[in-house]
Amino acid sequence: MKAATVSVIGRPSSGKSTLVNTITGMKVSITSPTPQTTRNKIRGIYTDSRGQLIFTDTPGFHISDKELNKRMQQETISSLEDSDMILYLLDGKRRPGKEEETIAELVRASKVPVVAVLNKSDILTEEEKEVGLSFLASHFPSAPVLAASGKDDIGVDEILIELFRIAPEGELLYDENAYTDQDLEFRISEIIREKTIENLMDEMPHTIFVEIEDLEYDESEGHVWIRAAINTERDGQKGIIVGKGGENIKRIRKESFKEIKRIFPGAKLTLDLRVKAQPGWRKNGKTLDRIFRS
Ligand SMILES: Nc1nc2c(ncn2[C@@H]2O[C@H](COP(=O)(O)OP(=O)(O)OP(=O)(O)O)[C@@H](O)[C@H]2O)c(=O)[nH]1
Ligand SMILES: [Mg+2]
Repeated sequence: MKAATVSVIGRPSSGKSTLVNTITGMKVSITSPTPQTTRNKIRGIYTDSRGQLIFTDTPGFHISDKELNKRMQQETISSLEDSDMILYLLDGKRRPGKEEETIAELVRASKVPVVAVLNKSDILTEEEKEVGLSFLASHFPSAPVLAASGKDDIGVDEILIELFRIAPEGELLYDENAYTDQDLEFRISEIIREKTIENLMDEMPHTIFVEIEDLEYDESEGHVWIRAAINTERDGQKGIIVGKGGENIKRIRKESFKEIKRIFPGAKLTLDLRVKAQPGWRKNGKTLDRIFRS
């Protein structure tokens, strides 16, 4: 039996979270067309007769000196160092440049075994495939190099074959039915963040964070109460999230409600969503400590 931890590493928007969701068959990690969607390390667990692979979805590595970005980089680097293997994703739609070189170098320097994947194969031209595959082959000469589409589930079985081949022997670390180890509050706050980004993407995807202020689950009555706050960086941004006559916040609430309900099948759900301002939160060490508490 094989058991291993796998860090999923790549630039923002290369499709890491989408791939982890495809592999686990569950919505473990939120996704969006906006780069830098994932902020924290998120575990997705895959088990079959070969054993167990524990994937860590990481924030896309983006070079920046901003405090929030530095925290996100730290999440990625700590995951790299802790894992048995690395699944390196290259976004075939973007020409590898300085940022890609930096990540490839980080991965190589870690000395952790790599499976290198050219992602988004469903939409790549022959030339893009060639550029991407040769980048991976030259930077990771001893690693398996594959092309895949996490979105369309193409080449994903081959990725699993290679990962299980390299994985060390071991016993299952999680129950065979587990697919994530995130706590409820985190999952719910991520769903609300995803719906906010989806609805207000162009305006300010990185300026919000979501906090669960109260969560009560009465299992005997089958009722869940959630009070959550979407926090903006400036007071003036609250209006954008609320929208004319509350239309944006109503839509965000409705879409979040639908998805949160799937976590509590059959239960009655009360979701109270508020919008608040936490001026300058992206530079506030205490707030960042709460967001990156692991
Ligand atoms: N065509 C195509 N699009 C993809 C594929 N995988 C992901 N995408 C799209 O790429 C965008 C980013 O996907 P994510 O999974 O959020 O990317 P990520 O690497 O987790 O991004 P960050 O969390 O920001 O680092 C989304 O719009 C996805 O639908 C793929 O295999 N093919
Ligand atoms: Mg992501």
